[in-house]
Amino acid sequence: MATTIPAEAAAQNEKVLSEALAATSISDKEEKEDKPELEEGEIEEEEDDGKPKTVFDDAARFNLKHPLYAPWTLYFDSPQSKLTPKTEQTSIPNASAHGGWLDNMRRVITFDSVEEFWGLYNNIVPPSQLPGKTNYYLFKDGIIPAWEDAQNKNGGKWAIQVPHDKTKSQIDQMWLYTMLAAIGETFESGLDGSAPERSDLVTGVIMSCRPGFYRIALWTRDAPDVTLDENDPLMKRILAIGRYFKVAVLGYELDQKLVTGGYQTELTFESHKDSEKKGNKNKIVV
Ligand code: MGP
Repeated sequence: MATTIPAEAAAQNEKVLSEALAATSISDKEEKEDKPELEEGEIEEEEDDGKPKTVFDDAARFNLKHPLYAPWTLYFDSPQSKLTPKTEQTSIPNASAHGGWLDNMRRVITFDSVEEFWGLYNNIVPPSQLPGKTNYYLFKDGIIPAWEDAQNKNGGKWAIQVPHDKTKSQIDQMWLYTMLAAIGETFESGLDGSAPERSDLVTGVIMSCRPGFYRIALWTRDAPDVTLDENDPLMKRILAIGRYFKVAVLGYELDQKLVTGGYQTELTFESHKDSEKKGNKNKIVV
């Protein structure tokens, strides 16, 4: 049964409603006049109640970040990147001292928290969508992605090449896990599932996109004499890093033979000094 509101009550309701609307529009107007205009892309700041907010509480206005052990810097290069202007933020200090190697390289950003890492990761192009001849370099802040850097010059690299055709769908995950292990400094953790050990031996990781393949590399600050066995403490650490990289990060079996033809390589370590020599045979394979 329909309910009819008496005429007097309806008039009263209408009066209350229009007064309420008028009051709201005045207070809105006053508020707008008090607040500075937001620029495009700017986020309106809420009053800080002083309580810690994680990204799970408020994805835009969190004030509690999870710090990394150290800040990390992402660099990028491609044949086109030399066309982009160098600014104080994008250029690399003392780049000209590296014989042209850093000419195309641009600093993208430095971050020092888990939240900033994800903010960066979610806003950059994944390797599977990059054209050939491009590279991402993620290095501990203060270490330049060059052999000549004081923290790299006695070091070496673990590197693997994987062909495009087989791994297009997996390569982004391989690179993500490589970055996570680098910034989490977990590369010297064992494979037995025990708590991760912090490792400071890794200086940076590199993703190289080439026309037929991808190469993922991990640079270490020291390199062992390849003729030594696992009784040598540094050799033991380098092998532990290689095994963790192969199994826990890249997802292969420890004893898996990776070369099946084409562009695929085994996961191989060589010192930077040896890799400058053509046809170097001084390599360690896991
Ligand atoms: P690369 O990029 O490691 O090999 O080195 P890649 O990817 O097989 O070659 P690309 O042509 O596909 O990029 C290629 C060349 O870059 C080397 O032979 C060196 O001449 C130079 N180069 C590489 N690195 C890592 C350095 C470095 O750290 N310092 C200097 N000065 N030159 C480098």
